[in-house]
Amino acid sequence: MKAVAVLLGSEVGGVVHFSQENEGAPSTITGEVTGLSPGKHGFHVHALGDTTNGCNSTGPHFNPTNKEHGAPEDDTRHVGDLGNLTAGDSGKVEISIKDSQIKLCGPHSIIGRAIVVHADPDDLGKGGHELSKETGNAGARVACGIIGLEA
Ligand SMILES: [Cu+2]
Ligand SMILES: [Zn+2]
Repeated sequence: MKAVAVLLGSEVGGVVHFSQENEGAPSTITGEVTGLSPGKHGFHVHALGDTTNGCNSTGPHFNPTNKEHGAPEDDTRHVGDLGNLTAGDSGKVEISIKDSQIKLCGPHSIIGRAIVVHADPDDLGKGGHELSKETGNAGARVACGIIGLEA
């Protein structure tokens, strides 16, 4: 299965592709984001594919297993937790992620939800801020896109 999201923000844009060979396989996430400030930016699947109020209406991190926020390699994480994108001086990121919790089918499917890029680094639940265990304290949502089926 394949899916795609076109990221839109006022300065940030890009395309993110998702693919999964079969229901048990890890998903591969590729793509490109441009217009970021240099450094780390939180990168998550949020629960809702609703952009009626911009990226703010995409809801919280996709969390069907009701866990605390974490790093992609942690057992304790939201399904939507993809860590950080790290932009170079050009503000561009080439995405290349393999993830075992992101699914394109079944009850935890991310189809119809949103992918969001944040202004600030995701502290992966370890920053000691009151928002660390909820959002990684990643700040404003600078771009988002609805995840839809791709041919
Ligand atoms: Cu987010
Ligand atoms: Zn999270």
